[in-house]
Amino acid sequence: MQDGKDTIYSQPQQITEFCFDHSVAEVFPDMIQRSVPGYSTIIDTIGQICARYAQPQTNIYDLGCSLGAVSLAASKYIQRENCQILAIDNSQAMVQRCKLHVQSYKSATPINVICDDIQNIDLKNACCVVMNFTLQFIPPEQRLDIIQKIYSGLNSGGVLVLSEKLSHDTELGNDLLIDLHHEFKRRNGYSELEISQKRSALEDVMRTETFEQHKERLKQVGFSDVVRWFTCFNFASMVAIKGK
Ligand code: GEK
Repeated sequence: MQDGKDTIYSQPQQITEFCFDHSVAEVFPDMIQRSVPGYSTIIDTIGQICARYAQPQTNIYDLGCSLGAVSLAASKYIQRENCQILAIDNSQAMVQRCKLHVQSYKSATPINVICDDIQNIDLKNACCVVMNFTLQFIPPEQRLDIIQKIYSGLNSGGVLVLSEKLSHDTELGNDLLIDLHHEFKRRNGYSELEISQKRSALEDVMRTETFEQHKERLKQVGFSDVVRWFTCFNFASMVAIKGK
């Protein structure tokens, strides 16, 4: 690692399952910026979405907050009184660094950083819940329960912002999106070795689904509308609205 640059997979190595440990937390801003197309736009827009749906005296949840980028964007834009942002992640390494990031900004909406598994969180009085590239790390068979819990914890008129890496429902289309994404990573300085070793490390940890699968699950638990507001290659972000 040099100056926060992600070089984790730059040397040939025995590949083990990807995890959010200290070495990842240390280079995370560089890693996510060079790996997720449109990351800065997504973060800034989620901040604006949170501001739009924020209600006085309610909670905003940032589930799988990593270093707190979503929480910081939300706190920058929210204008409502007495809102609170709860930033939650189960990686001790991420939470330690997230607390330092958050402390160095002053904002009217306080950010409370908590180290816990999303599955243990009791969501309540929420106007916005954000899962920005987090659900993809939860085993698919556990996703319905989490989405159900989020729906129950949201006030009417509240939203879940869900960003995910997707798979496409045809092999040809899927291959095209994967190739375009790999080219994006190459252009951001990742080598073939880094791309392929990272892909192997993520294989069993990050299980992607199609947009239709996400939409169906969101509708199944009761969300009245699912709006896909961002797409680039196999990355997308959607807003699921709980009807009034
Ligand atoms: C961002 N949202 O910068 N409970 C809590 N946290 C979890 C769990 C879980 N069960 N599983 C994974 N995580 C961030 C980016 S990164 C996405 C999110 C990526 C956490 C994990 O520790 C990591 O910090 C985060 O979810 C996923 O907007 O690296 O592609």
